[in-house]
Amino acid sequence: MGETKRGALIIFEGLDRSGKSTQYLRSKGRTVEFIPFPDRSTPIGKLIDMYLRREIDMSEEALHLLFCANRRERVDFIQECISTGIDVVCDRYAYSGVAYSLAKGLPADWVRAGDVGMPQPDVVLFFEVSPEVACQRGGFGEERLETGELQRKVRETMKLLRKPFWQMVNADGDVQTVEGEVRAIVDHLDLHLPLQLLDQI
Ligand code: 2DT
Ligand code: MG
Repeated sequence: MGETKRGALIIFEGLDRSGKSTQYLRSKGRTVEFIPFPDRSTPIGKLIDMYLRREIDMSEEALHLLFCANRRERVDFIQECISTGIDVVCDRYAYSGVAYSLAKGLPADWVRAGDVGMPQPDVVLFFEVSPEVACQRGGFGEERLETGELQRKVRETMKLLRKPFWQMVNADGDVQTVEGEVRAIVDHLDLHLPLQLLDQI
């Protein structure tokens, strides 16, 4: 009966150790595809992975463009899922791309242009974790970009990117509590309008 509702494009954003990648949407009757960005499984993602693990070097500009290209690699897949009623959950998206590059001091207009035309999220769930709880969740790993100083700048920059379709999620709680918060938001999304494209970030 009735037409199949389109899938939702749901983005998880937040700092490292906010629990983004631990959250899955196990909702009744919904199929979910989960895409982490950077998606290290693609050819471009492999280059990013090598950079992050300090195996190769490249300029900040080249890295920024690779992160953008890595998202564009998955656009067809995202659109296909959405149109067939499958929800897509992305761990990070254009907002991480913009926040990290702005925090490094790359020119704002150039940075923000890189993701124009990407599918617009139905919701960005911003996982907010207090510095105290983040600390308890363990230290940083060995990868590039995992320094306290850059994280502090990214946190400030992220706040400036807030849009009407952002929702803050208190990520200090345990996995089940946070999942409950996420479910409540996702269950109330209005999916009657077609997926839009970002005209600005
Ligand atoms: P993960 O730890 O989530 O794998 O990310 N990053 C990510 C950017 O600088 N720009 C981007 O566009 C994206 C998606 C955040 C690895 C690091 O890559 C950073 C941390
Ligand atoms: Mg990481």
